Amino acid sequence: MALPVPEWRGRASRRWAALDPALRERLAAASLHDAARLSCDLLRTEEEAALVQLCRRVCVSKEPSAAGFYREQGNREFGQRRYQVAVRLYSKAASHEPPGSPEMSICFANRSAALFHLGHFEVCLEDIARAESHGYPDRLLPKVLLRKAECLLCLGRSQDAADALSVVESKIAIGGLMTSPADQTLLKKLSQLKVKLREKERCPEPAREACGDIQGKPEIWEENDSISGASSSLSLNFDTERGRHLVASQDIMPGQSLLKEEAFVSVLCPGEGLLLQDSSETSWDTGVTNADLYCHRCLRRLLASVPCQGCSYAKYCSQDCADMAWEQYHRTECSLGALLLTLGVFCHVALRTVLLAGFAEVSRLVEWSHSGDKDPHNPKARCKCLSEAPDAGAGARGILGCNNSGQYQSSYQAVFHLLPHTEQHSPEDKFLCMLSVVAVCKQLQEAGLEAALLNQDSPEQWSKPETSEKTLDELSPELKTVAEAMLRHVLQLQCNAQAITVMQELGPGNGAVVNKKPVRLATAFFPVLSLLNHSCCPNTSVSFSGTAATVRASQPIPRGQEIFHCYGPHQCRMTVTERQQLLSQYFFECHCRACLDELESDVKSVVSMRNSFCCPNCQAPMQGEEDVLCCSNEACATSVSRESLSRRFRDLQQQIKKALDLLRDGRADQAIKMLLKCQMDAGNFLSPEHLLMGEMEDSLAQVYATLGKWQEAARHLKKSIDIVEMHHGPSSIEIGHELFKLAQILFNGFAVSEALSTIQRAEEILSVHYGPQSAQIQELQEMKTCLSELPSSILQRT
Ligand SMILES: *[C@@H]1O[C@H](CO)[C@@H](O)[C@H](O)[C@H]1NC(C)=O
Ligand SMILES: *[C@@H]1O[C@H](CO)[C@@H](O)[C@H](O)[C@H]1NC(C)=O
Ligand SMILES: *[C@@H]1O[C@H](CO)[C@@H](O)[C@H](O)[C@H]1NC(C)=O
Ligand SMILES: *[C@@H]1O[C@H](CO)[C@@H](O)[C@H](O)[C@H]1NC(C)=O
Ligand SMILES: CC(=O)N[C@H]1CO[C@H](CO)[C@@H](O)[C@@H]1O
Ligand SMILES: [Zn+2]
Ligand SMILES: [Zn+2]
Ligand SMILES: [Zn+2]
Ligand SMILES: [Zn+2]
Repeated sequence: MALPVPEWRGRASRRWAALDPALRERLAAASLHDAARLSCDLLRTEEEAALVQLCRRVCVSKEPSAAGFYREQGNREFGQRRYQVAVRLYSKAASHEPPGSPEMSICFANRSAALFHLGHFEVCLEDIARAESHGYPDRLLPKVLLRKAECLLCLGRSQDAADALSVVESKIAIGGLMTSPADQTLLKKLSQLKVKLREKERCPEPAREACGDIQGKPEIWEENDSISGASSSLSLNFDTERGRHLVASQDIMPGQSLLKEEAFVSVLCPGEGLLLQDSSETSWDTGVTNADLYCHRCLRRLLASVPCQGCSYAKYCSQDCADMAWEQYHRTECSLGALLLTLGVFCHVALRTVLLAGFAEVSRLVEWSHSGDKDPHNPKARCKCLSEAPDAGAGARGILGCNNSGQYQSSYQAVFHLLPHTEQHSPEDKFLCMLSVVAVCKQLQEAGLEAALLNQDSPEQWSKPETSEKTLDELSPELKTVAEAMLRHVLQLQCNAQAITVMQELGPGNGAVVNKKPVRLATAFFPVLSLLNHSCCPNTSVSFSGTAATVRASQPIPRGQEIFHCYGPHQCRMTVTERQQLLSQYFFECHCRACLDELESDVKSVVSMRNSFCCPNCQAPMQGEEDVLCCSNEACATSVSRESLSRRFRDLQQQIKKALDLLRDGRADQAIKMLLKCQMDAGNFLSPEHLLMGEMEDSLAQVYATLGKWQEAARHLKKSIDIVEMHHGPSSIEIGHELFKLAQILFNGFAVSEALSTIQRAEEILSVHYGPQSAQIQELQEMKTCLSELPSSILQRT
């Protein structure tokens, strides 16, 4: 996903192998400036044609026939009362309607019906307004206006509802005789609503207050004067061994916010669901990707999306977001959609970074970077050679990426100064990046988008007098500058890409218990967050809301200690060997405490012990690094091929998935049977502490919760919690989420005192990770308030 599709990688790799060795050497040693220029000639028509073919597999254009198909599917799901699915399908339909098409208004009107059934009255009203503004046919209007009136009634806006009803009446009066069965239904509905309205007007309901009056503790937050987005308890240091890093300038408490940063740039990852179609089949994919679920710009969860006017891929939470994205970058990106999806998210982030910065700023910094190449003693280039400079102690002013008054902030300048590690990438990987970047720039030129790109900042400066003289193939000097900057950014992303992740709700939950799993939503640059070095046992925890990141201390951090965060490989989840391998992409060897300890002690890591196979005969752990595993119990001497155990493991995972599918289809009893059988089977070859053992307990808990058997559900969930705790630690975010689920189950089962203590524990853990004012904490506090207000008659039952 981050990288281009495999076919393009293969092509670049073959092209690389076929290059003249002398040229390969030159490319390997080239500066970014030379690399960008050399590779312009290396992208031949052949490769371009191959890319065009690959792009055909991604459908991002508007296809009117797809619109009809999705709307029909939507109507079908609506008929089955699967309103959530229907909303998504109507949204897909709308994204394929060309702007101005009369069917667009039908999509919005249809979607408003599904939203009404889901109880999203405000959003329903928005969709009705959209339908009206897109020329909804007059003869169909009364039905939609009745829905509007009903929404308004539900929202307690009686006067507006009355107005809407009188509009309906006047429309009907103009329409004349209403005799068809559909008309009769309409009239009946109208009179029902009028009765309802009169009742409401006679005795208005008191405004319902939410369960309890929730007020989280206000957070202490004081921003550092010199580092935007960083807390005043941090300071930015530099030394040659560690590079730039952040240090606690006073003692820090767990839960305290350390950084709050808005991404400089972020690009939504399409996710696993994006199907690449190999043939020219016309069956449309009804699967859901991240692009259907999250706003293309602000990453907010989508309910009723607003489609891009140009493509079917970008969908927005609001017209405002759509307009802003268009203005800032999407007018340039829109027609390149298929290419950007083919070349991967890193390429896309690189392009968007340049678009957001504006050409003037990009060109200024690119030129500045050249001044250093030529004369390392040039004072302007002093920062660039800082790692060799002895005066690193001169304070923040000399630190890379800071402005002249020594301030570090999230800016293009800061992004530009993140390390690209140009020399450390393999020449072949670099070549792939070069070809991809050049392909994007050529496409920009061919699509006539250059002017839009260059004019973004200062039109008079960059409108070139003559563009026709250059040959069609050659990039303009400005686009070569853009290519160079993009190449730098793609290389930087290797080490500095920050994944934006969220906890996504799984499946169409039944409302009682919310099951969530973490998903990667987007890839972003956070220049301030990038100042943190990695540790496999970090003292901080990062959470995201939209495109904003918050880093909190998860442990007390004494004054003077460096602040670390985990780039991904956490000591609880991987062995030191696995971690070091994963971290090699960042070009550094981790020397964190966990890595040093594990490397020294030389014993088999607890992680691999926990997730190991056990002997099918005696249940002792199986050992061995080779293809054949042996029982660690010498008396037993059983040996089994690793492959056969792996196969059993995969089968087991399949079975569990099937069980959850059964649950989704409402066949809970069969799901339980299947899961119990899986457990039996797993007990024969997995260690009792294996994460999959926990997953099965968790799934069982889910099934019992669906059946309302809260005690059973709680019993299984507690077993899952024990295993999760072993793997992730007692104050980990994973435990926080498990306890949250347990709290919901105990709450539903009226197990009051246990629910309260579980809420307490969940609150302690989650407020450290998400902050005391987060939605998670508010929900927990609402549960607490509701429990304390329960009538004693219910309490006595438990
Ligand atoms: C969608 O709109 C069409 C045309 O107005 C209508 O026939 C159909 O009943 C609508 N479906 C829903 C679910 O509102
Ligand atoms: C902010 O950062 C600077 C420079 O890194 C540091 O000297 C200072 O102590 C920090 N605190 C405040 C309150 O600005
Ligand atoms: C911090 O990162 C730098 C460069 O990324 C690396 O060389 C250094 O070893 C890291 N420091 C620690 C303490 O891990
Ligand atoms: C550095 O950045 C800060 C924060 O945006 C700004 O107030 C200050 O004027 C800048 N200084 C210079 C010399 O650009
Ligand atoms: C509790 C904990 O994990 N503390 C660690 C915080 O980070 C420093 C530096 O990595 C470690 O030395 C602490 O053990
Ligand atoms: Zn948005
Ligand atoms: Zn678009
Ligand atoms: Zn480590
Ligand atoms: Zn054995």
